[in-house]
Formats: sequence, C-alpha cells, structure tokens
Amino acid sequence: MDIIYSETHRLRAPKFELNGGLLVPPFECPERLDFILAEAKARGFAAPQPPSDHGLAPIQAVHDVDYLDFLATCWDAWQAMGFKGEAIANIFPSRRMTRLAVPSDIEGKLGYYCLANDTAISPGTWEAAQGSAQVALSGADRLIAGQRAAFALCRPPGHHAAQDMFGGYCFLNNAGIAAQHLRDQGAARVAILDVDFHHGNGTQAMFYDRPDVLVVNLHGDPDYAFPHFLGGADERGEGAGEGATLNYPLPEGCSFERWFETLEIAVSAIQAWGAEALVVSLGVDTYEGDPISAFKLKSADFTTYGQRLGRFGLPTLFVMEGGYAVEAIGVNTINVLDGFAQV
Ligand code: SP5
Ligand code: ZN
Repeated sequence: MDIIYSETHRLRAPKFELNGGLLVPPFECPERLDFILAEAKARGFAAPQPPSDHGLAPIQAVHDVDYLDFLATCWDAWQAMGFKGEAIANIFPSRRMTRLAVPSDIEGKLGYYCLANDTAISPGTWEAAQGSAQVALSGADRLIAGQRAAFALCRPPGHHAAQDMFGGYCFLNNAGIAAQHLRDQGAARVAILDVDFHHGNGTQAMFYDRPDVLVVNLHGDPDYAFPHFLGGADERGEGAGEGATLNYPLPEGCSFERWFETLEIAVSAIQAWGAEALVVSLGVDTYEGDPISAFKLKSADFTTYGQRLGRFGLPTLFVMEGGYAVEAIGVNTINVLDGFAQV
C-alpha cells in the first residue's frame, strides 16, 4: 500500500493550545507523524511518496472562497495588529448574535470562521494545511489509477473543518476534498467512514444535503464529547441528502466489542447504499491510552478492524485524522493498514 506524505506538515507547529483554562503544548504535534513513519518502516512498508500538486481548484470544490482567503491571510493580518501571541479566537457568532456580515477586523474574522478555540493559527499553518490536502488528493489518485488502497498520511487533520470553519486542529477537510476528487474523476457514489473518536462535524456539514457522498460516523456521543454540537443519531441528512448521513454516537468508556458491533452495522449500511469507493477518516484516538478521548480500544483491536475493512473489499483511501497517544500512534495506525493488507 502506497503511503503519501509531505514534509510541509512540519510548518504546522503552534506553541499553544487552550485546554482546561491553560495554554499547553498542542496535542496535535509534528512528532505524531514521525512515530507513524518509523513504525511503517519497521513493518516493511515502502518509503513514503511525496504528493503531486493539484492546486487550489479541488480544495475550492468543497470549501468557500472567502474562507480560503481568510486562511491565506490570517497570520499576516494578525501580526499587523501588533499581537505578540498566536491567533486564538475569543468571540463567536453564537446564539442571539446572528449578524451575518463578516467583520473586516481580524479578531472578528477569526471568530467568524472558528468553531473551537483549541486551535491556534500560527505561521506556516496555511502552507501545511494545503500540503495536507495535496497528500489526500494524491492518495485518491492511487484509487483512480486502480490501486486497491492507499494511505494519505495527512497532517494537520481535516474532519472538523467545514466549508467555512476551522477548529478541532483542522483547517481543510482532507477526506472531503479526496471524496469530491473521486467523484469528479468518475466514482458515482463515494462513502466516507469516520472512525476517529470525535464526530467529523465538518465532513457531515459539507455533504449533508448531497445524495452522492454517504457520511458515516462512529464517535463519542456529543453529550459528553467534543465537538458537542453535532453528531446526534437523529442527524440523517437533509433534502436530496436525506438518509446519506449516518451517526452512531457511543458511550464514554466504550469497549472494543461494542465499537466493533457498531462498525459491522456501519459497514452493512455502506454496502447496502452501494458505494464504489471508501474514504476512511482514520483517527486512532479511540485507543485506551489517548489523553483527550474516552474509548477503550487496545493496540491489537486496530488490526482486527483493519482486517474487517480489508474483507469489505472496496477501493479504500485511508486519510489520517486524530490520535494523541504519541508513543502508540505508530503501532495503532500501522496495525489498521497491516490488518487491511493481510486480507
Ligand atoms: C482531529 C481531532 O481529533 N481533533 C480533536 C480536537 C479536540 N480538541 C478539544 C479537546 C477537548 C478535550 N477535553 C477532554 C476532556 C476529557 N475528559
Ligand atoms: Zn479525534
């Protein structure tokens, strides 16, 4: 299985994350990918391949132009204000503050386009986000060329990013961009299966009214888990997209047994829907040792579910999302890919 990877991810290196009322070193850090690459190498995967440049058009196919302009100019505008720290939003268009205009002021813009203040914008963030999207697009190209599977080793992750919102460590929705690319290159029906601990609110929002991209999430119930305001079982799509969104919220402390039963239901639904290609939003923050999540998967369980996805038999693009137990992220991620490849 080809692994697509770009060094540009290192440009995404914020110093701070607001967590528990403190500015702490970000959970989503460059070292994550070093552990995954080292494990891939140790387990006999071929050297990673760089992405090819698809430009901005396939990104604009799912993200709003004004949002992309904001991402491209945010850091310079923030610095021009004379602020000394990273760009962290502190005001949001929340309930009963529904003025629709986008403020010209950068603090206003930042809040307008932000969904969570866990995510600072820092120098190089935009360049790294674009590189990550190119990795996903190049992974999709492997499927278009007829390969059975590919691994887009994306960083920063993408599934919380919507058409016009960043946050949850995400800026561009890599899985959504890849799914749209597969559609544009001829796949009639594409499914996105999101197995990250957190609900992929951005991916769901992006395709909510569309019948051609099925979005399926297994995640911590928003009642207790980030992002809290999307991901209920009653959200099933709207308009032409009615029925093409499926949510399986799961309890705190969820066992692998319960999780895997739910995966079986999700896989059956994808099969019944008639997907031609599968994009897996691969977050391994379902691991029992994850510092910010609440499921109980053990490292061997990742192999088991990788094998199940392998038996499923669809052309499959794995897109890296979350996973913050850095010392275990390599083993857990490669276990999924290895399990898939064994079948
Ligand atoms: C891609 C991805 O996995 N993004 C996740 C972003 C989550 N950021 C906010 C985390 C807040 C965690 N609070 C944990 C409380 C534990 N009880
Ligand atoms: Zn996550």
